[in-house]
Amino acid sequence: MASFWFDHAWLPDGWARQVRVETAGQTILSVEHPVAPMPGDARHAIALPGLANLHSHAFQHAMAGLAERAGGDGNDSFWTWRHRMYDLVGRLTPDHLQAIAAMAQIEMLEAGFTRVGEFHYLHHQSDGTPYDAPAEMAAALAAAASETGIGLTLLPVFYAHAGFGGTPPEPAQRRFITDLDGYARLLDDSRQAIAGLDGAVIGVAPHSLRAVTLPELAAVANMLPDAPVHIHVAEQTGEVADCLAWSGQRPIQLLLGSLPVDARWCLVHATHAEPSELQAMAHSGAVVGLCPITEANLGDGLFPAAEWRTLGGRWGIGSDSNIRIDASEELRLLEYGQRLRRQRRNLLCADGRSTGTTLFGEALAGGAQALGVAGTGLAAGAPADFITLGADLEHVAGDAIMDRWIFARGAAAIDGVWRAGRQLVSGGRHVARDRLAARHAACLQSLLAG
Ligand code: NGQ
Ligand code: ZN
Repeated sequence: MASFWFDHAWLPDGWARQVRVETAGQTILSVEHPVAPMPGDARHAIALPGLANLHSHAFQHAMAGLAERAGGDGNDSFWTWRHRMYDLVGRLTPDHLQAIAAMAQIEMLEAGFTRVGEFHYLHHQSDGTPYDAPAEMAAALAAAASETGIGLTLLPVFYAHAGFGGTPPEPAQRRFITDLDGYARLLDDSRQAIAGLDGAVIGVAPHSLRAVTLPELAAVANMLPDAPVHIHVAEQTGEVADCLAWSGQRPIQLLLGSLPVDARWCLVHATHAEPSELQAMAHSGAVVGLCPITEANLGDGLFPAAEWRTLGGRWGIGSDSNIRIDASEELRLLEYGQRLRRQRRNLLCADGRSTGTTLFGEALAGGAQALGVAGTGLAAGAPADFITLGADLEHVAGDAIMDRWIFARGAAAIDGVWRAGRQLVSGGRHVARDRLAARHAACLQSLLAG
């Protein structure tokens, strides 16, 4: 048992003062307010629930900042970035992956994310041969999560083709490729790999409509009938054009027309969505997985988030390429994209709430849904996943705390982070940072040398 007392806390029904929280093991036992602190309570100014990072490719953290130079013809794009990313793919060992993922997860925890959805497709050895244990690389991700304490929703990816219509994969994609039987084995083995991790969840992830055929998509979605299903969709205009040329339909339209997409699904990016597609997606109950920093970095485009919210659409945030890991920055950039596009202010803002509080509350709910977590927020029965804020935020109250954190102070205001009842970040630093940062430095040294 542990007990906490917060001067301000954000509860499922809004802000409260003088909040006492008791935890038992990994779970919140009780939340009371307003009450006086009791002897032995750990006291903090401000508490918020931890957020889910619903979309990450941990390994890409190792190439952060290494693709910010235009190639010879100056016509850089997502697709030229992908060549650079594939160069890294060819060189990673399971030990590299563990070291990189642990560092990325430390940054996630320090930035307010208490769970990550790892969209994991780097399955095989460099020459494409499966490891003796098919989920060797997934086991490296699980080992990192065990070292850092982050909650893991593992999303093993099914990847089979280079483009629409089942075209054969490229050589650079050989580490990703399985057939459906191989994927079923990988999924089984991945389940074993996370079996010892507290609160771990497994889902399925057909990579994209480019990389899977429609029959394969249906088969993969049915392999774990109640688990999350994640897919990349409509991120790039080139992908929309290819889909139209092949099928006569746009990607979101094709997906929603082909399968019973429902609240299990997370549609990652969904950047290029027409009004009718937005309506159909909102109706499905699926979560849209927005990754504003990566989408800006890769030149994807701007998702019509303001329109999406007015349709009641659900959404969450992901750090995707992990070029920067910062929950408050993802939320800020999401709102700023809409301001720049619409030339107005406070666009992602619910009636009676501030923009920061709206962003946080919706990303919290959408992230939990997408990562298969029931019960979230500071409430009895929910996982004991929360963060405390410092800096000068205690001088304001209510929604202004959230707005000042998201729009002004950012990750530097995060003081403590608890996941499943364990304190993992103290004074803004992960408790194992020094050790795992040293291993990470050695890994980058060998990986990036030359
Ligand atoms: C990924 N990333 O799976 O890492 C992709 C690139 C692809 C983003 N889409 C690979 N942001 O889409 O083929
Ligand atoms: Zn992705």
